[in-house]
Amino acid sequence: LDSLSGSPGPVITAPAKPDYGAVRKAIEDVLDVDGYDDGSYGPVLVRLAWHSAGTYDKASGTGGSNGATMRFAPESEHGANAGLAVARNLLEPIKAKFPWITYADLYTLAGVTAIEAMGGPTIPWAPGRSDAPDSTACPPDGRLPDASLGAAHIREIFGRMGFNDREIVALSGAHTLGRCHADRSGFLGPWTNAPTTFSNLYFQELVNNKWRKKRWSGPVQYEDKSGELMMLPTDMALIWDRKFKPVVDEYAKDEETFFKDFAAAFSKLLALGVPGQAA
Ligand code: CCH
Repeated sequence: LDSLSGSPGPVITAPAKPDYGAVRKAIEDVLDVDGYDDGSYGPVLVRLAWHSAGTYDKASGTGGSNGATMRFAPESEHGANAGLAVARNLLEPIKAKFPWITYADLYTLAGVTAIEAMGGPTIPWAPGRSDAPDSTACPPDGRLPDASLGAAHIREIFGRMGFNDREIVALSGAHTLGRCHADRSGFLGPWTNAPTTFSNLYFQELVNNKWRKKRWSGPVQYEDKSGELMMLPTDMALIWDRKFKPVVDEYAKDEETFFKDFAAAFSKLLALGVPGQAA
């Protein structure tokens, strides 16, 4: 490993049979912490996995989870990644305990482990990512979606990775988890009342709740009558677009199908550009 960076650091020998189950267990052990957000680091770990992979460009084969380039500036400082140091730092002691796992495998495995621990589907995941030695392979800024835009933008961003409409809606269901933080993205609040449980509640809220523009000095976002739940403009695009909407309806009614489609799409996302894991 160290021969890659040319530095004479300690030689890390991978165990004959790396115990990914032990790494998963260590991740599970740091998830729940009273006082952090809604009591779990699960959602921010899912966002880390997604942002590490969502930079993939199918045409050039650049970006993606392989390399774990988000450890380096400028990618670590891209606006879309604001707040993700929280997730990367949380994983440092686990990386220290299991030095044979690459950051790239760890960031993606943490997302998978968090989803499963929060009640979500089993996500097929395989190791095999390596760590880039420096920032040379960082993708350019602007590869991740801009929440203030609409359906055409989402299709362009996810189409670049190789996803179709159905996969886009399935992946968006991850917003059933976690919340927006004013000091990270500028947006504020959770999408559901159960932000640490993986479910189809996000789709139920989109379809069954009433959404209106929030009146405030922040960026355009939508709120329900209680003012406690929120949707981003890109979330609203899923019910305003005539091709996305039927899929939202389907997932709102049928959690099993959502789980199945999400597991396949998230697994594909984390495999993009990984040697030997061509989607
Ligand atoms: Fe997302 N997301 N996301 N998102 N996201 C944010 C938070 C989370 C967009 C924008 C935002 C996906 C798709 C999109 C999570 C998972 C996924 C935030 C708030 C914004 C803004 C960040 C903050 O302030 O902390 C946009 C735009 C799109 C697509 O158009 C996909 C795909 C996934 C995963 C499969 C998760 C989880 C969070 C919550 C993070 C937390 O800290 O609670």
